[in-house]
Amino acid sequence: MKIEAITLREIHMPLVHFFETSFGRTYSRRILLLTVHCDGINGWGECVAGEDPFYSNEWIESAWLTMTHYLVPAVLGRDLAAARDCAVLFSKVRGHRMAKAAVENALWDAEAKEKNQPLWKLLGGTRREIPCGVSIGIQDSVEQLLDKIQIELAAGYRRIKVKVKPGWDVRVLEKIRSRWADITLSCDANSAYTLDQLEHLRTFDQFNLLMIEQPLWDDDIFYHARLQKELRTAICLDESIVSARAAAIAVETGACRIINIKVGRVGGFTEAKKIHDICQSQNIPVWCGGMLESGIGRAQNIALSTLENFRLPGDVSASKRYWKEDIIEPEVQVSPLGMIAIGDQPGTGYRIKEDLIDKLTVRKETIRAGA
Ligand code: OSB
Ligand code: MG
Repeated sequence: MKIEAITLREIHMPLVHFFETSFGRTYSRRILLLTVHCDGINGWGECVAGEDPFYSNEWIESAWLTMTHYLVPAVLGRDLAAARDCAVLFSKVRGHRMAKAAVENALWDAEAKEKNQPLWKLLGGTRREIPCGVSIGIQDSVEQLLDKIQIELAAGYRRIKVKVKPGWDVRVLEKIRSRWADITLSCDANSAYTLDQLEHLRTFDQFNLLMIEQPLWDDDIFYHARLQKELRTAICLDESIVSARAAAIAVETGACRIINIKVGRVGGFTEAKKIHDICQSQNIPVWCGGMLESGIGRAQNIALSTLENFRLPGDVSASKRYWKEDIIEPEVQVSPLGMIAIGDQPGTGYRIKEDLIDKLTVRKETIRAGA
């Protein structure tokens, strides 16, 4: 793959419903898309960095600058045999994994198209359908949350995850469990607690949760290991698992029993596959997290979720839960049994609506080799 040019774009997409986590509320997404132009083929990637550096230290502006100053120059003009070969070209740049992932994943898309192969096969996937869950944010009232859960259960989703924080946790989980005693339920704290709240966190054990996601600090593994020993409920790590090494440490120290893999958080498909393999060898189930992606990132999450050890429903849900109109065709659809079917088309199997993307674009920059 000869990389002739790379285009960066920022698009704006309003969410159909706001999304609130312990770190804040989002009404509209600013999404950074990247296109690699190689040998007449366009590969697309989405950077999952948020509008603010609140989920992680990356945000859309840092990603844009890191790409234009470092990552794009590192690959432009090069002839790569495979997408995985770009990781070493980025190794000098510390961190900035979401920015790196967008470039690497665009190259995976280009590679799949060039080889006329489905991306999921190129990644080593085997599943022909994937189970889906939903992540439901903090609402204005518990009643509003219960209504939303009702809608998602009726739509067929196989796991409900709710966001929690101090003041929106035990009371909310009690209400959910008294209405639905048996549904597969989990919660995600996005680092809203500290170990001083151990006794409070212990009370979550009564709700028979599938997992509690990232209860403690975003950069911590050690204290999660201490907490996991005290809880019956499985801890799932999200924010702290930034690399295969972090995953190995978490598994070895018993900091979690489940891992959420987000391809952006870990720097791209190559690292995501490594984490998948480590977890599989240690019998730790993984599932695919979401970052309120547009169809481009969503289609790539679907491809990743076909790997064998993605044994739990992911936060990979239908386009219409997020957008009035998605930028891919067909839109991502979930069956009444809560599954997404995997096709045999080359690439992601979803067509990109470039006309719509042009309309949503507020900033665009193309960088050419040798320019
Ligand atoms: O912690 O999983 C998270 C969204 C933004 C940032 C962090 C997280 C989330 C979600 C949404 O839970 C998952 C989705 O539906 O895309
Ligand atoms: Mg999470």
